[in-house]
Amino acid sequence: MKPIFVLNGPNLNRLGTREPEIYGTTTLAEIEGMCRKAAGHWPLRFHQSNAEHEIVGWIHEAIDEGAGIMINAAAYTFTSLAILDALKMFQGPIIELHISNIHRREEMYRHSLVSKAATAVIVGLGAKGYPAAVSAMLVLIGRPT
Ligand code: CA2
Repeated sequence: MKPIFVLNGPNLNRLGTREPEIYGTTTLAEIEGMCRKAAGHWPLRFHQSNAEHEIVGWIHEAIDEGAGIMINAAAYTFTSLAILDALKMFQGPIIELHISNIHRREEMYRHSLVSKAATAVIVGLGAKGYPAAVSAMLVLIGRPT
């Protein structure tokens, strides 16, 4: 079984500590637990980094070894051609996700570069969007039921 990669961008390691009205009170460690529960026995590689090159490195790892990529690139969503170029090399399904509904927010949060490579996009479900995305990913990769 090839792993699903769950990649998180800058500042998401601070989730649950501020702006709860936008991002909720769930921490990233709790989100990882929710993802692992939703995945059951399917292997997950769950990562967070504040550094663009590290996220690009994990996408390269997924290109070689991964079944699917879930990515909340946070602020890099709107700026990173390096992440977009790496995602375009991945052959399997990509789910872009955001805790908040980026389309309801200020103009600068509405134009995602990641969407240009994504198979599907999940936004605005809060932390629950992560296990929902894992379930959707298992369908996309055709996990036997
Ligand atoms: O809603 C999301 O998941 C975002 O990707 C979060 C990003 C933001 O730039 C995107 O527009 C939408 C920001 C993450 C900031 O991380 C925080 C960590 C702790 C508390 C508040 C925010």
